[in-house]
Amino acid sequence: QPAILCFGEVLLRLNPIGAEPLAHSERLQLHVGGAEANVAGALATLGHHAAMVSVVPDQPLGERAIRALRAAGIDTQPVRRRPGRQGLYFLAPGASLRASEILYDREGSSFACEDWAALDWPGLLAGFDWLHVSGITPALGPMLADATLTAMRAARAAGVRISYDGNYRPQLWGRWSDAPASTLEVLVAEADLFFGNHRDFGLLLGTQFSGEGPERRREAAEAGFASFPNLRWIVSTARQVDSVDQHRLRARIDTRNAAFVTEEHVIPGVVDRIGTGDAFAAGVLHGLMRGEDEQAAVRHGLALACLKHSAPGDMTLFDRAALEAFGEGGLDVRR
Ligand code: KDG
Repeated sequence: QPAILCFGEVLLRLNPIGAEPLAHSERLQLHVGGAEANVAGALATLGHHAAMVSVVPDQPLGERAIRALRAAGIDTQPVRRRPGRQGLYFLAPGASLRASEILYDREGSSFACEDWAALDWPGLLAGFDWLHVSGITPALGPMLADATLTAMRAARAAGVRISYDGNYRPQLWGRWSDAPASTLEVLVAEADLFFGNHRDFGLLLGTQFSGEGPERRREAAEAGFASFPNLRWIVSTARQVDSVDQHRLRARIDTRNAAFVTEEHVIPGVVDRIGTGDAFAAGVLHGLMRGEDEQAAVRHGLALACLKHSAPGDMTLFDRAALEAFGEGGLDVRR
């Protein structure tokens, strides 16, 4: 049974209940997220051994974060507790014609202040088949960019497959670097599996891919394979937003000599779209970890991403039965 190690910061999210603007809200709801933790939680819920390398503060907010990881079935043995503060983010959910907005409050968190250079990555990676990282961790500063690269190189040296999700976050990069591409290129060069959208491709390849049209995506994928010789898979979703609560989603997977595009799913009544990309990544990894072919893997990714829209919070906690039942039998109450 393949096992996966995920590296990243666990964040607490606070959001107004309903459509209240953040500036006027009197009550905030708490969820636990963090892109890599979301992937670990989704995979653990699907029955995989998923562990998290992270640091949380040694105080009640860190305890809250770790409890959520455990509740999702994540192996928290490599999570360390240190003095300091918990990384937070505030989400103002979109409503009607108002777009949703994220405000980070994570500078100086115990995760960001950790001495990552002292970590024994080869020891941590022993027994794991996959490492999952994302472009959020290197966006937190030069030390964390180094830590991500060290983790990826250790994985490559140990024959551990590497999954990398672009997760471009301009707000975070803006604090320390005006040239993220040079940092990101070195990281993507280590990856086997790359999740990216048109912004990630544009950033890495210096080209403007519209995000629409499968032909342009194949061009982007071929350019990606040419620039990054370790890449075996490039995977992406394409989203159409009809209205704040109706979206459409399609996905594709490219290998060096083939491509597969899924059918489009209409997602009515969107409850919460945060974490969709992580759900998608987890579904694809679920398929690949089970030894399924690319078509099956990307279909699991799309199904899990669609399911994510139906539930509040960052983590996607749907088990194999829910994944298998997706799209079958309409939307009548099951009795
Ligand atoms: O993909 C969802 C993440 O964006 C969310 O859980 C918060 O990790 C997060 C981030 O840094 O944006």
